[in-house]
Amino acid sequence: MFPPVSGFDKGLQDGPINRKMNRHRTAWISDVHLGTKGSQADALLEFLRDHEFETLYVVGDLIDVWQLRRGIYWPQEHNDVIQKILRKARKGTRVIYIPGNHDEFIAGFFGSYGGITIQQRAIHTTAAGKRLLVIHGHELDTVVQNIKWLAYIGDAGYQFLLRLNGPINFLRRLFGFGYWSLSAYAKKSIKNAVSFIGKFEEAIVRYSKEDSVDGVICGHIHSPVIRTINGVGYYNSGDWVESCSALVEDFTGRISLLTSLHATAPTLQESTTNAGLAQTT
Ligand SMILES: [Mn+2]
Repeated sequence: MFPPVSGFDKGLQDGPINRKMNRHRTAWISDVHLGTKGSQADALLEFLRDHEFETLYVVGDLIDVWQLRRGIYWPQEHNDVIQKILRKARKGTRVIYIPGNHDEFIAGFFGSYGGITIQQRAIHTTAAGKRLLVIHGHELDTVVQNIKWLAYIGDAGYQFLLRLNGPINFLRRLFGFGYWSLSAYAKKSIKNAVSFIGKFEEAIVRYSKEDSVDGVICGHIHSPVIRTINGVGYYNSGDWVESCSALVEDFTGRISLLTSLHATAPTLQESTTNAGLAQTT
C-alpha cells in the first residue's frame, strides 16, 4: 500500500505539484525578442506556465527578425515559447498578436487563426468598462525622433510625421539599414534615456486621444510602468530582455504591473512535493 499523496491530482494538469496557478482576465507581454541572445525565454516560459489568462495580448517584438538576418540564433527555449503560446490558444486562451517593428513580417498575416488573431491594434475593454488602446508603439518613432521640430510645426506636422513612419523605415530596410531603435538610441546616455522615455510617453498618449480611450497599453521602449499622463492611463508592459515584466488585469478590471519575473529554477525538480512551496517570493 502506498500512502496517499496529497495535492497529486491538482498538480497533474500543468507544471509541478503545488505550483500556484495565477488566474487573470487579461495579460499583456511585449518585446521578448526571440532570436537574440538577450531574450529571457526561460523566464517567460515560467510565467506562461504559472499564469492563466482568458485573453493574452502579445504586444509586438515577440520575434526579432532584424537580428535573425545577421545570423540565426534559435535555441530550444525560444521554440518552447512559441509552442507554449500556441498551446494556450488551443486550450481556450484568446491570443491577440499585435506585431511590432522587429516582427513586422507578421503584419503580412493579419487575420484569425483558431484562437489567435493577428491585428495592427486593438481596443481592449476592461472588466470595469474602461477602454484601452493597445499598440506596440513604434508608430510614434518619427514623431519622437523629431520632437524638437514639433514645437514649430504643430499638429499638422505631428500627423505628417506619423504618416512618415512607415515609408521611412521601408526605405531604411531597402537600403540595408537596420530599424532605427529608439531604446538603443536612448540608452546612449542617461540624460537622453530619461528625456526620450518621457517624450515617447507623451507622444503615445497624444496619439491615443483620437480613439477617445481611457488609456493606452504599449511596449517598444522596454520601460515598464503604469502612470497617468494628462488624464490618460499609460501602461507599458516592458520587456523580456531586462525587466521581465507583464501587465495583468484581474476580474474586477484592475491592471497591475508584474516586474522582475526572472527565471527562478533553470532546472525544474518536479518530483518533490515541497518544491513549489520553497519558491514563494
Ligand atoms: Mn519595438
